[in-house]
Amino acid sequence: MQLSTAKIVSPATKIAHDMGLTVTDRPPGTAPDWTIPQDWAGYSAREHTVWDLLFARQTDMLKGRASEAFRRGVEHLRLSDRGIPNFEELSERLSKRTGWRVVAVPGLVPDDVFFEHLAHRRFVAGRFIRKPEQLDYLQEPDVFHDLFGHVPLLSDPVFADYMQAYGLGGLKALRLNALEKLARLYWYTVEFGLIAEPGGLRLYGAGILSSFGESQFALDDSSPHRVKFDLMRVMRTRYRIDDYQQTYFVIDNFEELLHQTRDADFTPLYAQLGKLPDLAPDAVIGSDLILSRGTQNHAYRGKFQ
Ligand code: HBI
Ligand code: FE
Repeated sequence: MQLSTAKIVSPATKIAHDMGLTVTDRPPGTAPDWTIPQDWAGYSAREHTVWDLLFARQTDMLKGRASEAFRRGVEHLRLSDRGIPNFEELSERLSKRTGWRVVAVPGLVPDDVFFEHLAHRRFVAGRFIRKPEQLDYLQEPDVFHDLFGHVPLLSDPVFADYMQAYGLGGLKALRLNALEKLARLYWYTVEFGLIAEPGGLRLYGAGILSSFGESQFALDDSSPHRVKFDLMRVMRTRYRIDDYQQTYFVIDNFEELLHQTRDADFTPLYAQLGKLPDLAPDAVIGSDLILSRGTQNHAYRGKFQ
């Protein structure tokens, strides 16, 4: 993966491009579906240590913060075993539960390839791990974000179906030129979603679960709005790629997410969205069910740039 100078191969890689990332031509040694061997034996002791460090720090931070589904997933998949997980072993455990597998890719893959994998219940994960000096933030998802953040939820049967439905929806959005709208659904649920549990709000979005700073901010800070999830509202809302989110959307359960995504016809929804103005990341509108209205006092300074 190269930055900025690399060639953008598909116009639909806009989100990646917004993130300052570009998808290159398929690197040599990559299969037509962009997968590569994980080469688990090729990880150094230092790399395994970075995983252990991130895992310990994040597990500690997530006590009382992570959703029930995440905690169950970590347990079922035995993610607390030391070292970077072996994708083959992990896939064996995961597929027994929900039929999902994890495959390695060199980095960001084109949207159509990404959705094709999801539609077939394959989650693509980077094989590389961040350097010890990058523990807090890196732009490109690494194996810690992809495995620790995303994979535990894939062992939840309902969330597993939601992710597949999203992949199928992504393929359709590409045909209808509506990826910008649909990507917001992924962003505000799969990456940055909150869920209301009996004990209070909990985290299920991978972008939060894998981030030390944001796992605190998303639940405890008075700055962001926390608003009840609504499909159309979410698809109208732009998002920040350079700092913590200004609004988090809260679901009551994964059934709600699955039902709205799998059982809705998005074609008329996209037509409607074409006529509605987009909303700013900190907007509040009349129809919002606001769980907590943020102060928006957090000094947004694009700290990730
Ligand atoms: N590639 N490896 C990888 N991981 C992603 O999350 C990813 C991707 N390619 C495209 C893509 N995501 C987007 O289409 C989604 O964020 C909507
Ligand atoms: Fe992610």
